[in-house]
Parts: sequence; C-alpha cells; structure tokens
Amino acid sequence: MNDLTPRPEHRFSFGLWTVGWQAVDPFGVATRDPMDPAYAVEKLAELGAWGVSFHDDDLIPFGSSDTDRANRIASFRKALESTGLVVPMATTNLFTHPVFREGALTANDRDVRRFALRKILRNLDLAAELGASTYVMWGGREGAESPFNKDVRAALDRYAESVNILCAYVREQGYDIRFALEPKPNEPRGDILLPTIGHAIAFISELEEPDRVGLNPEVGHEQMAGLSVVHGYAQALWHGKLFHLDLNGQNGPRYDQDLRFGNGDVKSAFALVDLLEHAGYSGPRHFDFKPARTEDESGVWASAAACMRNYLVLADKARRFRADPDVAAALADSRVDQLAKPTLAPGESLADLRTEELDIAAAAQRGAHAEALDQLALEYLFGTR
Ligand code: DIG
Ligand code: MN
Ligand code: MN
Repeated sequence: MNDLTPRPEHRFSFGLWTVGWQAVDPFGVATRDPMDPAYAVEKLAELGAWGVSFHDDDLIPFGSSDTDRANRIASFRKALESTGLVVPMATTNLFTHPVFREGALTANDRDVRRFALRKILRNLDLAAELGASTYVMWGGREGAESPFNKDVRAALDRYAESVNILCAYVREQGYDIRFALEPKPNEPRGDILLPTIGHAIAFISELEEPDRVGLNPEVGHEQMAGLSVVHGYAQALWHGKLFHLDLNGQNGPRYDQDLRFGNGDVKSAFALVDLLEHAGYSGPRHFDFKPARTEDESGVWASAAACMRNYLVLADKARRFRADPDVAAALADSRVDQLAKPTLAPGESLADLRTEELDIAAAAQRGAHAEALDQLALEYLFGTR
C-alpha cells in the first residue's frame, strides 16, 4: 500500500468552521471551546493539510469593529505565512444571524437582500486579497417552510440578479474568482432553493455569465435528497462545472450528518474517489464535516486526520482496482468501454441506421455481468484484494 501520509501535494483543505465547530446542536449547547483561526491553521498544517477555507464570520465575528477585523485578519495571514497553507476558497455566512431568518439574497424584505449583497461584496474583496480562486454560495436560508410565503419564481429572479451582480463585480475588479453554488435540499429551511446538483446546473444556464459559475456539491447533501452522489458529481464534471467540492459522509436521507469523509456510505465514498481520481478532477480536496459532538479537541484532530487518510486509502484502492487485470476483464465483460463508442458511426445516415435489424431475442438474453464487476470493487473495499 502506498504511503498514506497526507502532504500539501495532495491538496487537502478544510473549512475553519469544521475543526472549529463548537458542537452546538438543536438539542444542546457547545461541548467545545471556540478555536482561534490561527491555531486551527497551525494544527491543520501539522496534519499535512494544504489549504483552509472560511466564512467571513469564522474569521471576523459578525459586527466586529474595524480594528478588531484588521487584527484578526493580520493574525490569520501570519499563520498562513508561517505554515505555508493557502486559501483556495472563501464564502459568506448568510445563515447564522437572525437578520437572515427568512432568507438572505432571496429574503422577501428588500433591505435584507441588499445587506446580504453588501456582506458578500466585503468578503469577496478579502477573498481576493487572500488569493482565493473559488467563492462558494450556499443558500442555507434561501427557501421556505410554507409554499405560500415564498414566490419561488421571483426568488429565482432575485437569486439570479445577485449572482449576475457579483459576477460583474468580480469581472470589473479583475479578481481571478469563480463562483460555486452549493446545493442542499433542506435544513435549516424546510425546502431550500437550488436543492440538488441538477437544479443548480439548470439555474446556472439562465445567468448572464454562466462560465463564471459552477458547483460546490457536498456529498451528504445529494444523499439527503436520496440521490446518487457519484452520478451527481459525474454530471457536474460532464458539464465542466465541478469547480470545488465538499467531501464528507452521510447515512442516507436523514438530517445533515456532516460525518468525516469515508464514514457513512463507504461504497459511495470509494466510487466517488474512483471517479475523481480517474476523471482528472484537479481542484482542492476540501472537507466540510463536523467532528462529532461527543469529541474533545483530540477527537477533532483525529477526525480531521481521518478525512485525509480515508481519501488516500480509497485513492490507493481505486488505483489498484483500475490496474487489476481481473477488473479489466470484468469491465470488458460488462461492455463498459462500448458506451464510449458513438451510437452512430461518423458520417452514417439515419437511413443506414434504419435498414439495420437487431436480433432482439438474442440481445434480450445478454447478461450485463455487473455483479461480478461490482463484487470485485467490494473485494477492494473489504481489503480481500
Ligand atoms: C454547509 O454545507 C455549507 C456552509 O458550511 C458553507 O457555506 C459551505 C462551504 O463549503 N458549505
Ligand atoms: Mn452538510
Ligand atoms: Mn458544505
């Protein structure tokens, strides 16, 4: 087995809000103390991480004075410089403060929408200063509990208007930044707008600058919707829209568990790493997870280290799986390679196609041999190959 020590060359990054999560949940107060961002940067660097991402409020508490803001940014920069960690992604907290209780960019109240835009613009400037190339937009409060107090068509107009304004701002400022929308079906809102990868891709196609907008799909969010995260990521790649990703774990449709990556649906985690490693995804391998509320600080770092280790373990298995001659034979038996062959030959006319006959009875008898192939994949997951 290859070396499983995380190193900066692996491009692992973490949100400040992950290892810094104080474990407040709807049924209990914090079990962990606040974590200084500079300390988090130092500890993540010790574990072998490459980058760190942040919401504005993770770094600068909501309502901080300009002096306090400047001091916190300076302390964060100092830790980045001393550790060499980079900031590939930033985002805005448009969900914690009560002012966003009914939404942010799609709040019914126009003054709240305008405040939300100002909050994003301010953090976009900081993101550009820190060298972030991706700006995530997760609309955790964009949605509704009642179908009667949110005009969804108007909400999508306002959402598109805001993204168009932000794209124009970044273009005019000359920032090397692209936006990545993060879908989620529900929680904290009863129903969240842009709930899945598919909804977000469709929305992007209606924007004024669609090339500057992609996706930051989170593993658990697709699975909360009962969808295949592997199919979702594959379609995002197919559209050229997998700008960033939130890796974590989830046990099917239930509340957002944000488990450490590799925990939860292990088979999907393996198939996802196999996809990413073989589709040439070259972006950050970013974790958006919550160390369990049961843990003390030692558990925070154990789970952060495990996110990276699990990715490396699964990537090693995927590499060996793809190099295995038995797997090559099983793939051929399943005719997987034939899907890459265009259905019509170059220059072939529909008239030619329509003269062809299929031996339907014979074709109907063909087995797909998917079971043997899938079992080989499981044997790698079980460690018996
Ligand atoms: C939750 O899944 C969201 C927020 O943590 C953040 O806005 C985004 C960034 O990855 N993920
Ligand atoms: Mn989540
Ligand atoms: Mn996320």
